[in-house]
Amino acid sequence: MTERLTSLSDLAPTAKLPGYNRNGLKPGILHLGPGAFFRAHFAPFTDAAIAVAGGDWGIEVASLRTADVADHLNEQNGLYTMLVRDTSGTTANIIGPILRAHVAPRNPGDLLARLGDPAIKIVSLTVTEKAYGFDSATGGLDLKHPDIAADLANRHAPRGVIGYIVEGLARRRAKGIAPFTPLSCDNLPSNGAVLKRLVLEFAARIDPELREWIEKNVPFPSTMVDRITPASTDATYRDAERHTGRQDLVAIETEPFTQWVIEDHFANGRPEWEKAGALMVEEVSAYEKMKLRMLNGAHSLLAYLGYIGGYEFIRDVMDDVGLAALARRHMNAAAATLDPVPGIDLEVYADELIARFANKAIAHRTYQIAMDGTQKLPQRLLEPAAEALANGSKAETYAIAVAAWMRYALGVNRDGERYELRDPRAGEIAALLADVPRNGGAVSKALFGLSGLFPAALTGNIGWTEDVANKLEILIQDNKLPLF
Ligand code: CS2
Repeated sequence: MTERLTSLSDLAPTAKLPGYNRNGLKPGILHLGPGAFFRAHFAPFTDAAIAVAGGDWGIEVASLRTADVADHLNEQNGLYTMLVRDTSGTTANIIGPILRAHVAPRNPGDLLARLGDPAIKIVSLTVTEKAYGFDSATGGLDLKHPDIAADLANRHAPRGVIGYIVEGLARRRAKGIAPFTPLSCDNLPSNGAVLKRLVLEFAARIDPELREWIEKNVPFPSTMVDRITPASTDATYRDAERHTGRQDLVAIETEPFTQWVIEDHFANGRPEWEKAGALMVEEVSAYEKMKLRMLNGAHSLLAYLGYIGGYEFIRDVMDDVGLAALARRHMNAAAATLDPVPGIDLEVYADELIARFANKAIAHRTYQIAMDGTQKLPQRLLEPAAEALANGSKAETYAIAVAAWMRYALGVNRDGERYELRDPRAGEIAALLADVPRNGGAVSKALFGLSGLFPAALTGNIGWTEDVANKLEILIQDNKLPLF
């Protein structure tokens, strides 16, 4: 059996090694959520920044849920392989800055101790939209979110992100230690501002003075993150082994493109990420909106239509000329809702997105992107749709996307096979649809009633809701995907 990746010695010459000496690298960052996206984005940016500019910016990671990735990272001394794929081939990079991995549920005290260590200057997050615990109707704290409810009841032994961050900051304040900077890297608009609001609302409920201290002393920079990263498969692990000569159970694969725009407000220092290509700016919202609406909005549209049309991967959907053209039409519609974005030509940006989606070397499952629709739709599709309608557009591609999500939400494909929705509100959706006849009018009416999801500007627009109902009816009746 092939030896496991545990050190940088004697790897195959095709493996590209970190450009610095890992021995003696000290931790400066604690990262929550060491999933594939973090391993393809934050970690390699930090790896490259350390290679160019040095600094004690090693990363400790903590998983708040499952143990596998954390355990495998520890077994591999934090090392893993990042495969970068395009049609010209694959390169294998060994990524070096991870020093240790924690499994929070196994030992919450250990993670709290790390959050209280003055060496930790940044606590970054890639935990996905649903982990934050915000109420999409108010934008504030969702007191019914299981982690929020549990952590408010038991603040010294948290289990969710907000609980950990607040308790970590409370410990630092009590010990007179400078705060860390919480850094959200999830696909939410104004992710730093969202995180700040949740942290402050949570803190206000347990200790108003702590809330004030956080407000005064802790910056919450927003970021725009981008790199298409499919879930790893056996092919990923096999290829990693082929390129490095070592077995790697946490290898990931990703595309060549990578982008990170970060608001440059840090309490306590930061790596020189700009030396690795990140853009440090005063204000990130224009970039975030562009990416969420043009990339992620089109991605969701293609994922739902593609999945119900029987396409396994986004690249296959892009082979369908009609769907590729629809994606481009949607990107244009999304661009029309945006203010100018500094330094970016939106036409060129859209062309690049089309090429990235079509990358034949990336097998990105439509089912993966379809996950968590109720958490993704608002910022990707519903807010821009409402703005488009207000600007006099028919918002037709948005109606197609929403109809496709509704068709997907029925949970059964055209061959009558059931699939799991994988959405935190799947139970509610199933209950709402239980006795509803399977036609466009009835199903859309039921789903428009999902509390807090659709803004009144959409549900109150009769022309648009009828458009959704008609398109949904076509998707329910037709045995092949219609050309919208
Ligand atoms: C995708 C994103 O799964 C999804 O919802 O739209 O993960 C997308 O691949 C990334 O945001 C690209 O940066």
